[in-house]
Amino acid sequence: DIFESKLQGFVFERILLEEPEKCRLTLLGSFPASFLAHSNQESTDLLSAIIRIEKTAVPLEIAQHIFPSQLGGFLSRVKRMESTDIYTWLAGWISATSMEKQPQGDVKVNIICPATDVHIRKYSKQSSILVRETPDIYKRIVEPYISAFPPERTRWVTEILEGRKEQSKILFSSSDFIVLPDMKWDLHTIGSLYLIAIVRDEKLRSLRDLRADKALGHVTLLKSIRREASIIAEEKWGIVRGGLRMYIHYQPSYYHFHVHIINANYEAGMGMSVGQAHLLEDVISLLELDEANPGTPGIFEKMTLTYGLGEQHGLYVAMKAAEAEG
Ligand code: M7G
Repeated sequence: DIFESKLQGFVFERILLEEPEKCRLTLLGSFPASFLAHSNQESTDLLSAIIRIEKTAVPLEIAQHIFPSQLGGFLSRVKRMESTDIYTWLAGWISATSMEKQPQGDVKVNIICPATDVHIRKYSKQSSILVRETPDIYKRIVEPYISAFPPERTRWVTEILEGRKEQSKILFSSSDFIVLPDMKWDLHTIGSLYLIAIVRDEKLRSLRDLRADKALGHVTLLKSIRREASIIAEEKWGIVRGGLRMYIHYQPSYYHFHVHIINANYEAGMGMSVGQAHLLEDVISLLELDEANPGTPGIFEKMTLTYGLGEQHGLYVAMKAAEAEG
């Protein structure tokens, strides 16, 4: 193709836009005037040019043939990044030559095996509704739902906290919590930085369990997560104050309290939408308001929490019925 030689003439100037969530990069640079078919080849004029590179969708055929040993396989190489409990994640390369140049891989492959019914339902296409969870509904429907999960559901957390998995990745550890890369992160692209802080206290299951009571130390814990995450992000990746978005999911997928820590410029999809993500800053502030009224029920005991639920979610049927009654 004639464009192969035309592209050789591109002189890079600067990056205009990085959009890791869209697998897209927009560059500014220039081409010699010969880029235009009608131009005089001798001209030394430079033409300003914008180039947007976007990864194409994963082809559906790979559903059957992922690896090279399989006819027309999609991936030429894979390297395991981690495996914890039933979760394994790999970096994959589409062409063998790009391994050094593209250490994060051309694609990331996540495997859940053996997958439970809860996993299959979570990853299935579904529509959502918003439901309101009053303190009473929490007690009647949600708390029993959370308590019914077998301990295996969060075995990946125990594996990490007890020092058996992902130890080389840990960025901070104290007697209260640890910070490490979330398995969603490719470990290289700062624009999509995604860390997770996991608290050690397994009694703390969700936002609903947070209290202002000084003796419990939740506010101190949350502030300390905020502080340590900022220090790590600045020291390791030069992310300045305000460059992180930290939030707590309600409902989360896993009821062992954790905080999502992501690059403030990264669009992490539905996981950061209104109706699931609660800013750590706001949560701290709400608890601090409670501190002024010791002995009274806490904000997360009193508050109605509204969130989106997919129709495959374990709470969907009961919450939809409660919504219809209320
Ligand atoms: P969540 O709010 O419970 O649910 O977050 P979500 O998955 O619907 O967001 C759990 C977070 O833990 C997610 O961001 C996951 O990507 C991350 N995560 C899950 N597992 C099984 C692992 C793991 O084994 N290791 C690490 N490092 N992160 C994990």
